[in-house]
Amino acid sequence: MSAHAAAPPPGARPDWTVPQGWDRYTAAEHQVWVTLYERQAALLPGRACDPFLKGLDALDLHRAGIPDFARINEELMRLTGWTVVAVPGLVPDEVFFDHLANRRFPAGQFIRRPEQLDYLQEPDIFHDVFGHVPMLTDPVFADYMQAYGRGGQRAVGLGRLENLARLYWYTVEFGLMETPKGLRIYGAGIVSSRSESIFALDDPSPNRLGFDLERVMRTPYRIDDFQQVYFVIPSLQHLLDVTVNTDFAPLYGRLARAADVPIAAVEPSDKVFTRGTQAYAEAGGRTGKAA
Ligand code: HBI
Ligand code: FE
Repeated sequence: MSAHAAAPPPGARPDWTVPQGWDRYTAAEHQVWVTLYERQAALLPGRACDPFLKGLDALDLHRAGIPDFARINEELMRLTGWTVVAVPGLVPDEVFFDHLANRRFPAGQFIRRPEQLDYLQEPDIFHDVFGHVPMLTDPVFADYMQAYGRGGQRAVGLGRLENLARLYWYTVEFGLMETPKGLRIYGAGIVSSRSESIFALDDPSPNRLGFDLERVMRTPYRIDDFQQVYFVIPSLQHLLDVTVNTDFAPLYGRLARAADVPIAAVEPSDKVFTRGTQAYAEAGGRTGKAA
């Protein structure tokens, strides 16, 4: 991502938002949403965490088709003061952080094509709205996302964005949490993917390690395939408290001098839930090419 905000694309406002244009979605696009929604809704009870499932219901996302942001924003604003805004796709980091810092979640306006059901690189409306938005109905997670946005604005200034992006990746996108009934998913990248909703909890391949802020910020991540490590938080409150109570200046100082942790490594200080085999990654993962 460029460090200086590029100009927004034609038709977008200076903050990169665009009208959702809900009444312009075609029946085929609504059908893609329904297909994806029904697959995940059948799979996630017992896998997704309670705040996610509650948020899905609260926002009534099981309507038959792509949700109208104007409709879900009434309830979302009432619950936690967040609104979903439409953007054409990925936006520059500091634009992204500014939205989060102001409790606006930028969601892709487009939906994937039927032949892309199982995987796409750029976040579409299903990844963003089905994956991310239900968690924003939880007051603690809503505070965490705003704190992340504020932290992102600082990290850009301090040149520590890569470390902070890892925190987002291993929590907001691919986070697991401990519950009395076992590990549950809260990360949007997992919960919006049928295959990773299964892999992240059941597969013996990845490591599953206790969340530690500095450890996460030193750990690279995969953007092209399932994660080789998932980090487990004891609660959303813990994630918020750690983020809000950490003085990031000395932490960034240590990170500037610390080497990355190899992605598949298990460190002596790690709390180990699963010591993974890494068999999936070593067998070449999704594309059959070795990691
Ligand atoms: N833009 N629309 C959008 N969605 C994202 O998730 C996103 C982004 N821009 C930057 C970004 N994510 C990441 O680089 C930050 O998490 C660091
Ligand atoms: Fe995402």
